[in-house]
Amino acid sequence: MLDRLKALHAQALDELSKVDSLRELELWRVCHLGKKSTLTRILRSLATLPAEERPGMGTRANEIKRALESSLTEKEESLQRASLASPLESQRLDVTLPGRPFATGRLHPTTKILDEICDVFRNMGFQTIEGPEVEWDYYNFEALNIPQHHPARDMFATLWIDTGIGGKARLLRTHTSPMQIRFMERERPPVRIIAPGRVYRYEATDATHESIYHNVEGLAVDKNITMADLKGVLFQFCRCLFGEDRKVRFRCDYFPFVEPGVEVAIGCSVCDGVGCRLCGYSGWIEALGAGMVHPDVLARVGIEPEVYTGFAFGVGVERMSMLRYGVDDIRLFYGNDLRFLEQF
Ligand code: YSA
Repeated sequence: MLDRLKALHAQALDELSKVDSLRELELWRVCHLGKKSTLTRILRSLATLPAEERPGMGTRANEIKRALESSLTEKEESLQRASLASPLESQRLDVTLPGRPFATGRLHPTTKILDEICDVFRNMGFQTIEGPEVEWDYYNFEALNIPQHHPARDMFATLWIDTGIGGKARLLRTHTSPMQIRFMERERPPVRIIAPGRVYRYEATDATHESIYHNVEGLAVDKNITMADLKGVLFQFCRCLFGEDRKVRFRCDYFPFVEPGVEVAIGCSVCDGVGCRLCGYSGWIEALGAGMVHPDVLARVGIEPEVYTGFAFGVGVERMSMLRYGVDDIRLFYGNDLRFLEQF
């Protein structure tokens, strides 16, 4: 029996030396120390041995059991250490390496110029408001003196959403001028607001025309407002954006919702006013439309034109950006070319 125990111990240790994973170790444990192992069976059969053999055999069998259990623990610890060490070894970190630079986001040039434009007007006392891009025919046209079949509708190539009668059709707003009406419907003078936002035109694109672009509408209504106020505000606006030296030109223009109407152009920044492809060899780029609010527009929203007068304007935001940064094609703004966008 003692020889059997000795052989059992030696075999168990030999097999243990070949174990190289925790899974194999568990199999080894079941085989040599489990309930059905030979050693357990020997320990259970001690009671059947003659009384004089029992203490010697019992002591030896328990010694072997304890020795195997401690070998098991040692092996388990060494396997666990090895399983931790190998990924640490293969994924070794060099903490002295310089970090990888983050690709930081930035504001789109249109957002930047929009913020700047709004700041300039805010400093002149204008409050900023916003309104819907899907608009009623009434606000986009009718309330602005452009009834159905009026030829001025051709000035605003429109993307219609549905048809309707008497101002009930819906469209994508072609300018931010509807915000004049929406604001004056609910507020009494004095009024001094700007309304920045996206506008839509059913138009072929070229270097100065996009089908989706931005306007900043402006409106001031009070007693004694004159064309001189309009010119003063717009000159100041252009000076803030382009500096003292840039040329600004006012010319008569026609918009049904103003009388008189003007077009404001800025000296082309690409050719410095000499003439180039961008400015159509005129030296000027049209930047905004403006005028004195038509008395009928005021009357329609319940503001007495005999008492109050006002001026309004609509700035082409991307055109401002082009003039400011010397961009020679408006389509670059929404072409999503990072080489362009990263310059801002
Ligand atoms: C006029 C008088 C007012 O009392 C108030 C506002 C206005 C402006 C009017 N609502 C309007 O939209 N006029 S506009 O068609 O001439 O456009 C205004 C500005 O937007 C233009 O001066 C130009 O700078 C820009 N713009 C026009 N069409 C564009 C464009 N920018 C990019 N793409 C287009 N397709």
